[in-house]
Amino acid sequence: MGLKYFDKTVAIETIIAALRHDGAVVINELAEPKLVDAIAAELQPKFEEAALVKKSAFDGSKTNRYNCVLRGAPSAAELVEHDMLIALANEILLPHCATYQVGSMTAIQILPGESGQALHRDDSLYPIEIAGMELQLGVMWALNDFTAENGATRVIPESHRFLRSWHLPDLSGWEAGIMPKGSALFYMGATWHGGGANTSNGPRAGLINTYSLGWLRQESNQYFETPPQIAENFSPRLRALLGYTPHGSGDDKIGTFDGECSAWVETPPQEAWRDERGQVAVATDSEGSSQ
Ligand SMILES: O=C(O)CCC(=O)C(=O)O
Repeated sequence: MGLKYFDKTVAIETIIAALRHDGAVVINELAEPKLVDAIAAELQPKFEEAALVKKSAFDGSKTNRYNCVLRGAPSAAELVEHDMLIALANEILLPHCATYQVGSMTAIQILPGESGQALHRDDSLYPIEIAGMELQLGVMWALNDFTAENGATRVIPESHRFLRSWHLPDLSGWEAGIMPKGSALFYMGATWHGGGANTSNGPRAGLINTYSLGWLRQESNQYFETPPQIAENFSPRLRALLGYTPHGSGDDKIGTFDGECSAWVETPPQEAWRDERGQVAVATDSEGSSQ
């Protein structure tokens, strides 16, 4: 029992086994410090603007949030489509959908004096629960060191195993995900978690992204948050993650809508695109030959 911390060189099978068992796992220093610093610098003015916005009790009165992450912090693109995220999402989500997608992106700065956020599960926005099927995978990237004092994200290991309509886990059983800058806390959509109280003298900054099964509605509309004229600057894989792709049509035309309501700009099929038997989709012509 307990949250496990791994080095990024550890075998992916080990990380997946821990994630499945505990519902959460930390990979220490997964992102390069230079990249993390660039993202934090791009986000700082957005946090300052967010400080002026009225906040809900759930969001916290001393917490700044910014959602249009790729508009304000284009450097974050590398984290949104990080290879480790793809490897884990392929395992957790892809068995249950043809494609998965970004559900939400939120940069969160917890300021000194903030109290602990209500513990919750991210997937409760969907009124369904199917044992053995995770609807979402989340990742919290530490943009500075996450400590016990500055509000490190709290998680309840193994809490993803509780069907929410049946019973609650012991909410006092949380652990703080204490991790150095650049580390990533991956957690299931069903895992109970929440921001910690900040009793330190400095802010805690993180980027929390969720990924959901492609047949679910995105929690926040990514076509609005990252419109086509911005998305076109990103890689085909990232555009597809943002939702600029059909779901499960067997069509290999993925990428950016051309804006003329006539065609999709073609990009090559991705490993993540599989047919209903789990096989990578291959386009065929009318005679059934591979193209
Ligand atoms: O800030 C954190 O550590 C977690 C935030 C969170 O889970 C949320 O706002 O939904």
